[in-house]
Amino acid sequence: MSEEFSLQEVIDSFRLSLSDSKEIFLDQYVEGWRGLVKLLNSLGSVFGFISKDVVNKLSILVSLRGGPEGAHYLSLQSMVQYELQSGLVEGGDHPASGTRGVSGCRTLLRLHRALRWLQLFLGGVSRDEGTPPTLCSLAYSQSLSQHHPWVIRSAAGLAFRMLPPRDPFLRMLNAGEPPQAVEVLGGAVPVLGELQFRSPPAGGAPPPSKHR
Ligand code: 1PW
Repeated sequence: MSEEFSLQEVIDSFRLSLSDSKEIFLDQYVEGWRGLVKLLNSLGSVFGFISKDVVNKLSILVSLRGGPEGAHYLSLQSMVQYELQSGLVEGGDHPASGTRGVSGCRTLLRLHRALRWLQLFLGGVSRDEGTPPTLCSLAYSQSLSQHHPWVIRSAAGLAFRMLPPRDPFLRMLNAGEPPQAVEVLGGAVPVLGELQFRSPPAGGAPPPSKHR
């Protein structure tokens, strides 16, 4: 993978994370997110606090996957099953993982919510429904903002205002000239949607809780 952001690479990683048996493989999911971190980093220091939070969450997942119980973290579904059975979902101590008190479920839930925001935002951009700053704020208010305290919402609002106009933003996606980039975006939005609808195995996901 190159150091430069590539929308196509992100889509490819997320697509590879979707297994035929309707699971989400965590290695490829993390790889997709690593690509998005490159986009966040290219958006300037005002997006630094967002990038930092994502990087932290990815390193939690990587450390769980590389830890002694790593086999359970092959997919979102196997992770949910394992953490539910082991009483780790609500932040139990994780054996030798270095992620004491922070579960994979809790971490992934936050990343997944952020993907919903990204899906709404990129959908709006691909349909040319407004400028990136406006669309990003709108998407945020329709999704992730409900889970964030005032201080984060304010900082996010400031950052979104710094997003470039449509054409420069489309060029940042590194997917060709704006018309081509729009086409690639059109392919990205359904993949982000598909990730949302992959549900955990019977036994259920942890109940949605606002600030845990
Ligand atoms: C323009 C491209 C955007 C793509 C990636 C979007 C990533 C969105 C992440 C938002 C993070 C905002 C700042 C951090 C907030 C955390 O407090 C919050 N994290 C998330 C992902 O919602 C909650 O995490 P916490 O504090 O409960 O561990």
